[in-house]
Amino acid sequence: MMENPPTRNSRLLRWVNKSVRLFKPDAVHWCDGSKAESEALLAELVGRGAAIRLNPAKRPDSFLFRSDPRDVARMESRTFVCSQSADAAGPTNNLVEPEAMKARLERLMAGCMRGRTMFVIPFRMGPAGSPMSITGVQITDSPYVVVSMRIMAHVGRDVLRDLGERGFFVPCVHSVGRPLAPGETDSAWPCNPEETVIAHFPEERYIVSYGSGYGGNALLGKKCLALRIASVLGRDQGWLAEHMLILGVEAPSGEKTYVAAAFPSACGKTNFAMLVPPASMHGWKVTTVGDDIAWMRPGPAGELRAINPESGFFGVAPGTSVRTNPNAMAACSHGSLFTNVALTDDGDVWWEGMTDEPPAHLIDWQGHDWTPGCGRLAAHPNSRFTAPLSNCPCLDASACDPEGVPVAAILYGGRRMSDIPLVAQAFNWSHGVYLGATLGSEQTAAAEGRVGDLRRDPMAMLPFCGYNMADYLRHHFKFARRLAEPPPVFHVNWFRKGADGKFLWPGYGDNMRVLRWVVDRVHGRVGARESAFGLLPRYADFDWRGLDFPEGSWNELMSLDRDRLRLATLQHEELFLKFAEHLPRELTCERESLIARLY
Ligand code: OXD
Ligand code: MN
Repeated sequence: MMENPPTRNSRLLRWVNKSVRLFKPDAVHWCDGSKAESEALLAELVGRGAAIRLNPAKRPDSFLFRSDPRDVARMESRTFVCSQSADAAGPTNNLVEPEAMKARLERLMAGCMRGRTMFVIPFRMGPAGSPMSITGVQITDSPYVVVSMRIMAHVGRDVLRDLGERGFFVPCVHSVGRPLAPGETDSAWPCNPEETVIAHFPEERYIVSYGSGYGGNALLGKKCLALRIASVLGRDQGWLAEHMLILGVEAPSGEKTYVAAAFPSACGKTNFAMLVPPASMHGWKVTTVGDDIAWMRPGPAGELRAINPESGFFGVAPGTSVRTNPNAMAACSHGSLFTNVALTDDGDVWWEGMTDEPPAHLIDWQGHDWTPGCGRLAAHPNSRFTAPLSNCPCLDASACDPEGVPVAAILYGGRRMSDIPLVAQAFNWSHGVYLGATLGSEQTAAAEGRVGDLRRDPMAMLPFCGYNMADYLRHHFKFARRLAEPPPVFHVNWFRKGADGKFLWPGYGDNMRVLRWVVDRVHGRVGARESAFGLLPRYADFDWRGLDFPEGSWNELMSLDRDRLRLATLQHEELFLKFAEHLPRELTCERESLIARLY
């Protein structure tokens, strides 16, 4: 079964052999990441009804998948950080002791790949030749995962070559948890929702995911490796793994400024990362380095440098249109995979918000006939496109630079209907960490949970931090001391509503006006006024060309409700109490000074 494995890395070979003994697959396939390999798998998936080839005239090289309706999002209640101690995992992670989890997994996973092929996917997160890149190897019994990983990470023969005989890699095990009896026909989306477990072993840098085939639960390079395990590596090695997009802002003068921004899931990160500035802001341009994850370290001159470890976009489809994000639409115009969107009669995809008028007839994400007004959504709210970075028309020229890009500003943002102004600059790094640590957002469909609830999501990392969240916040202070000068930090909120319940800020391309103020602040070209919440722009500090935005609306958008802010400090305290003695002292001081500013 293991004839001619394409590696001599003994740790890798031992682990693959052990997996074969335990999972008992019918065959083992070492992936080479080639187009031919992916095409063959896709043809097989289409052949047995597990994927639909989209109309090549409309969407070349693209495929539609429909998941089991019970397997549609990340499952945070089934996601575990299996550290040696409760203190190491911290109060915001689900903890099961490593030995107990391993025993449970061994029971669950005995023979779990029977009747299936076990794929071995060597992959690299990050650009070729980058000192910041990390190698992973994923074992999976899902061909959907293989074809998706090929877009989201770099998969190729060079990964094993570069790994050599002793190189470091993160082993990632994945099974959909549905072994096949002899002669049993497979379902289109095998999964095992009752038994789903996504387990991380931070001390061992090891990941096991069982039972789900969807997104972050199954494409283990993304949230599991590039955030949860990478955050632990970052802590130990002096860098940061963040849930941040990275974009470049080009001024008409040609000056380039990179910005990294953290937003909780489904707050429009992909739209912001690919923003198209209004034509009236002549000559301003935005380029994309990444839309979800940033790995950041100090560069040789003490500057902050970042890479996007991913090779693709796994974007939320609904709401994406040529109006809201033409670059994302172009990115998924070919060579892309779609999951849980609707199928049009002419073999293309559709989702809510793609066009103002829905088509007269569709097949919905569950495979049923759909007509406008039938009362059901055509696409699942967390339906996705998986598209290669290289398809993106606004991809930054340095997106794959092995040295990364220099980051000049950091943004934190949440989805807040009330109380938080459009933009504020933190007084300094310490205040910036406070703003990030107390980030809150109203819930969306990217994970299980009640839509609309406000959840505190420190640094947008609540579901993605692989260790004690308070120690992670402490790490931000330690990290900044290694920089020549920590970058300025900003807080943004595109989602504030007025008394009439309508959004006060147009958002999308007009967020360029906020970015321009941020960039002008970075370069010391524009002023700000001090407030209790932070440094705020004045109306006259914004570039208003092409937008009629009355000063009265601006005042509403930027207003501070001192009573609500006072109340918020109590919620901050509630969060901090959870962190107990791990809470960095700086954050207690920041809270005290915020309270002082509010009275
Ligand atoms: C994502 C998420 O899919 O944050 O990026 O949930
Ligand atoms: Mn994300």
